[in-house]
Amino acid sequence: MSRRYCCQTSGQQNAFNMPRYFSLFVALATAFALYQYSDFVGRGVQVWLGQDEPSRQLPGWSPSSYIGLEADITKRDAIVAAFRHAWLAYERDAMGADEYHPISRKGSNLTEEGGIGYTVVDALDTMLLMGLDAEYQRARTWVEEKMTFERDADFNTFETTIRVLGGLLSAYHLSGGDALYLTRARDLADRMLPVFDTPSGLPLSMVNLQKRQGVHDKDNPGLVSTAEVSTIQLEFRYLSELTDVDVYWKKAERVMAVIRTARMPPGLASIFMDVREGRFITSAIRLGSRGDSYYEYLLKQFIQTDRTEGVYREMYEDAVQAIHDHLVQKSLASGLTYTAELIPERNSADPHAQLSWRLTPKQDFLVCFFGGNLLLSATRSGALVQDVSVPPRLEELSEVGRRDWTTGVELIRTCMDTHDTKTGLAPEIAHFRIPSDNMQSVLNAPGDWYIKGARAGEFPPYDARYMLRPETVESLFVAFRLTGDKRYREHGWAIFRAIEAHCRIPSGGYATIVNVDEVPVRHEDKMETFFLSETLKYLFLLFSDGDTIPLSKYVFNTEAHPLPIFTPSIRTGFS
Ligand code: DMJ
Repeated sequence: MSRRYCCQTSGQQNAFNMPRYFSLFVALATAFALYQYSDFVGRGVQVWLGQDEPSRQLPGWSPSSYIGLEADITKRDAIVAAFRHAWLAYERDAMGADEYHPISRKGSNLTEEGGIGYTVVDALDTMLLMGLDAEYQRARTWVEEKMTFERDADFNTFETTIRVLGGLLSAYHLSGGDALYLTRARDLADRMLPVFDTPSGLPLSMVNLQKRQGVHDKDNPGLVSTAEVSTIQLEFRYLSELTDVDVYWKKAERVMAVIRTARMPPGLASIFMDVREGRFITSAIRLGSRGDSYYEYLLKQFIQTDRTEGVYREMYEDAVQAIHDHLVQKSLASGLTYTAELIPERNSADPHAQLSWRLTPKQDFLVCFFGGNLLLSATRSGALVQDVSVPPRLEELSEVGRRDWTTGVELIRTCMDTHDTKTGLAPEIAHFRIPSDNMQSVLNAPGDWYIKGARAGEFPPYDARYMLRPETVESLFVAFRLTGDKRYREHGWAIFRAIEAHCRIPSGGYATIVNVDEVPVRHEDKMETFFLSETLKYLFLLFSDGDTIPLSKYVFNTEAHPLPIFTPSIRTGFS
């Protein structure tokens, strides 16, 4: 009986428990599926609710790596500590000097007549963002008491605009309108205005700040770099917006009108222009040095005025189409996307011989800004809606926007691949293999690309160095803000760790390394100012939350100085 009772009871228990275990299993499985396939399920619900065709994500997106835009405080603080390590050494050894040499623990100026505070001004807004109040106050005091533009010497127009004018304007905005910075900015811009007094309106490369005179570049008299003349507009336009004085805007805008007329038919721009005649000179076409920020500022002028000036969208889209048609290439081994250069050549010594263009598979580190730039343009000029999602959905972008997104993701991947070196840092210039390369003479050729001229036992070529440049982390920052994809933070952290391991000088500061493929490294005694203004700022913002300098409200000048987006009160005369 007990057995029967036992068994009946047992049978009753099983019959009773089976649905309970089953329900538990179903509940757990549903929870797991919702977690694992939340995006897919969400889309399913949308369809079920009668909303249109299910949205699809863009290439490069992986739901499992989405983490949103919350700050990573530990990593962000590590970057602030790195900034302090760099700044405090400069302040100790070289306060006020234009440049810093951390190994000899000395400063130097760009001219013998004295400096204009390149490093101090370039670093101001980073300190404001990082909340380094004590350091910031000391830097502000230097600007107030020691800074002067009364220097009888020639300064580079473009560098002075992007670092000093841009730095002052950004500090003005982020400090909540400290008049000191606007006064200094206006003083500087007024001294620079004579550079535009050329027959074409293109600015001369140099300016004597005391004499208020434009000066030709001694190395290239009569010529100006395309990137240099077209990378002053965000700063001069914002100054007009702040002061209600038109002249800065008009001078900067005139340059763009000259370029628009002079553009080569396919939308590409060579790297030199004739400053008298305002026309392009037969010279290299590339996204690297002397070309890079021309493309950057076409897009950013469109963004700066809240997408109201269609002329910049049109110029930018023409240029990016031409880049896709002529410069974008795939590497041989792994199909990495990179941008090559077009070099003009004549077949003989005869100046009347036919001109041809040679495609050179060389990509500067500088080009690595372009991946992020394309992601940004895909979600601005290439967007079909005003505010795209994070990450963007396929249907929110135009066909051009989708193309640019794809190329942008691929270019960032390539730039990360160039960090696959012994130090984890990328070289100044990477050459991509093409079938005709004689690879036996090249050392350290890891598959798709190599450092040209690197030979065992010899001093490394210029191409092999890493000089604390920001372009890859700039693109990673933009990519993270637009996707919330943790992989971009992981890449940024790996780069930061490599900088800490190989560029940090124990007594203070960070230095250039001369060969990214050599450990232990050899240093060069220089810490570029853009390390403080760009590299560490973009890293800091990469690990900050999405509300810190949101891309919907700010546009970064090419030296990473954030300027607010505005609807222009001054009427543009350019359309
Ligand atoms: C910076 O001075 C600017 O980003 C400029 O546009 C080009 N490159 C350097 C940093 O690499």
